[in-house]
Amino acid sequence: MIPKASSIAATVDNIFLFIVGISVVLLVAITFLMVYFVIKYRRSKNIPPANIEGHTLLEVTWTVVPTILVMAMFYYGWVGFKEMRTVPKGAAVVKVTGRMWSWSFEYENGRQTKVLKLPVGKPVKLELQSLDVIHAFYVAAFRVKEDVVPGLNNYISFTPTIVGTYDAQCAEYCGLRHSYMMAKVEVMPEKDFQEWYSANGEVAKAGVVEKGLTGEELLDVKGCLGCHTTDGSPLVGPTFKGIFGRKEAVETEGKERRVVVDEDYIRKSMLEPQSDIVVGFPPIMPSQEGIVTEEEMEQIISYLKELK
Ligand SMILES: [Cu+2]
Repeated sequence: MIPKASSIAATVDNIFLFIVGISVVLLVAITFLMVYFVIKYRRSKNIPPANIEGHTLLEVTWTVVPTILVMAMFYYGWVGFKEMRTVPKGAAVVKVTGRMWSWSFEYENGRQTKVLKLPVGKPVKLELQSLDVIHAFYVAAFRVKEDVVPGLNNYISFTPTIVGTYDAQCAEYCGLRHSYMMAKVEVMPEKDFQEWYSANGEVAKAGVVEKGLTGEELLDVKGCLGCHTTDGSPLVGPTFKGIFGRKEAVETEGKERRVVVDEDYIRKSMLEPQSDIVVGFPPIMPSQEGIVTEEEMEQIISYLKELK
């Protein structure tokens, strides 16, 4: 059984059971009546057909009862949804970025991680954004699932209630490696979280954002490794192993040409990935402009130089 690890988990579970309960009752009742009538009025009994004129009470009943049931489902669903969309004052804001095919998280002090870290017992607002196609951020333990749509500022709010590590998953089919689009969520005691958060916060404030992250970690946090490997095997995009100085056949404005990978080429491939497409790979990489800073780009490039 997945724990109810958030303030809205019980509400969601109750609504779910309520709707399933009604559905089961209706399914059983309708199926029973169908089978009963099939047997009762079977052909071999030769029951003469009657001309049925209507029955006001019956008609009102089967209109009013389902209407009440459906409105009750709507009401409870709406109450639960409203809870997730009401952001309490002082909620911590974490920016959740989805892309094909990974998640990354950015905190108010600029810290970025691959694991979503949250303090227990404190309300949080997750701001959801997509860099490419429609994804959905789903954490079963929190009973939270919300679409992550490019160009839309979607969000969801709740309070984690149990310390532990949980799974987050993309819940909207988004292409080839959708099923690998997972992340861990770590709910920490308030003290541990503050220690982690402020230690890195000072680094961020000093203007040396992400000095704690190596080029290799940046590739992970920025989602590059969702499509590119560092071990030589091709994935959705070409491997990073031995990329520097490699001769690559690329398609530029519909014409095939050969390039030698150098610093300028890598830079251009990050900022304008559609300008040169390596032959044999799909043209699906989003631009990293505004996502990878100049400092980070330099760090990534110096890492790639060494990746023989
Ligand atoms: Cu996805």
